[in-house]
Amino acid sequence: MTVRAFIGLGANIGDPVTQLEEALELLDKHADIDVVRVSSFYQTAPVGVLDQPDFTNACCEISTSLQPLDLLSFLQEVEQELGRIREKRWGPRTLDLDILLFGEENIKLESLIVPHPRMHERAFVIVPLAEIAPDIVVRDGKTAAEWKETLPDAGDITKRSPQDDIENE
Ligand code: GSY
Repeated sequence: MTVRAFIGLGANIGDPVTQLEEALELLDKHADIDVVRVSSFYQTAPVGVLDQPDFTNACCEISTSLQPLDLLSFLQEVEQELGRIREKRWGPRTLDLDILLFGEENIKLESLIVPHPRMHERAFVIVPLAEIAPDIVVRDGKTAAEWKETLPDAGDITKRSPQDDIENE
């Protein structure tokens, strides 16, 4: 049996676009994961610690036969493999992979809470999610598209183009 799940991806040091692309490749190579859909990559202002570089964020839909904790372990392996550097809890990182939704499951473990508890407040999560799955229910019966309407900063999030990196060199 497979489950439809959504993963949030983010990075703001190193080469964020390449790190996200490589993470998507590693996910899709796993025998028990199919990457079904990937959002655009977005340039987003940091939330939490403000004094750090902008992030590149995206979201993907997967179909997986893994159990949630096995998926979490695999995401942590991918973060390690692609050289995660995270000096502070809310600080810069080379790659962050979060399970946002796992079917309709509500999971409350010390190591994993799904749906991701703050996703509905974060434009950097909801905007890419609403792009690929506007009708998915996130929380309180409201869809990703409906949560997007509640976020005042949703309009500040811009799609990145590969050209951005060349122009910023
Ligand atoms: O929760 C993921 C890490 N993170 C991010 C992020 O991915 N994007 C933006 N824009 N701000 C963030 N603050 C943290 S912590």
